[in-house]
Amino acid sequence: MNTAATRERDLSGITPSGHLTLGNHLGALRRFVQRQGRREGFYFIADLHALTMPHDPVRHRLLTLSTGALFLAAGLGADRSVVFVQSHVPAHVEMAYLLECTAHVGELSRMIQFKEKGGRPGTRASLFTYPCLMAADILLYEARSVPVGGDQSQHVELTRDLAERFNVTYGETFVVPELVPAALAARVADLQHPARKMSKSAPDDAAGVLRMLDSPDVIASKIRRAVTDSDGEVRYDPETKPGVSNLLEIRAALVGSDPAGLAPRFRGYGPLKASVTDAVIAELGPIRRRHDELMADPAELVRLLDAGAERAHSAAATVLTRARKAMGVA
Ligand code: AQP
Repeated sequence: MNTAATRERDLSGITPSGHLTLGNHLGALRRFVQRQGRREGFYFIADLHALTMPHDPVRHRLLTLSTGALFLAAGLGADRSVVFVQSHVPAHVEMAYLLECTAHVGELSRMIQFKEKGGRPGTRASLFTYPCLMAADILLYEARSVPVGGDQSQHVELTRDLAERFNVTYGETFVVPELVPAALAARVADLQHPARKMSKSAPDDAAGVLRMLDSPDVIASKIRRAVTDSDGEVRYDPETKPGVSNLLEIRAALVGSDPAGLAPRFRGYGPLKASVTDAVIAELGPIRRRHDELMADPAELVRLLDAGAERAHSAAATVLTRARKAMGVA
């Protein structure tokens, strides 16, 4: 097995299914940036995964570019890590097809997304097959361990099954990734519905979703209207005070402290909300400005994403060639 197989790589994608949220920043982007330098990192905009559901091509293209600009603006890329758009590296689709020829209909029909959203005559066939694309995303870069939250573990289990089946059938080809539970990351809740995750695919005007590109005024207004409760005491208690606890968690994640310890500093919800607002604006403001500069210079943005795709292509080509040869594809 070549040396890449023993390399520790970080690999992660975000689907451009909406404008990125503060949740995407704290739970994903910012963590990617913090891990840079410690291991080789490949971070991609999973534009093909967003095509499994009905979509608008113009909005899709804009979201893909804007998400790419946000990755770069947050500090990924340059000589620190590889940022690219999934569809710019055709090896992903080609490998996905080889894996479709390895997967069984039975195992794909047990995937949760398909069971929840599929099964109707108008369901896109890609909603059934996309777990093979996800397996391709992972196997192409020979990541040995894939840190995932609970909702993604089924995909990694399938990836392991496909890699093992392929290796047994056609000879040792893939590194079989290990599933490691992701370190607990901040899980940001919706400001209006604190029992729910803050989600990028919520309607664009959802009042409880803080977008990374919201202006300071919009951020302040959304936080001012955030749902709390009527007892007026700032206390960290996610069970009985989910709205207030979510605000404390956001504030704590941004300043690197613990939410329960922060609570006594605030004598009421107004000061807490004002402090969260300041912290969110301070964190997102510079990223938004850099994003806007990149979007105003599309040639430079495309150049940076093309350079990332070139590097990703070089890394992925070795494994793809090995898989093609093993399967007898000349
Ligand atoms: N609210 C959140 N708090 C913390 N982390 C979050 N992530 C998403 N929402 C929160 C992290 O962001 C990355 C996005 O991965 P994805 O594109 O596969 O989408 P997802 O996990 O399904 O997240 P979304 O934003 O809710 O998208 P939609 O609305 O399209 O389903 C992951 O690393 C995730 O943990």
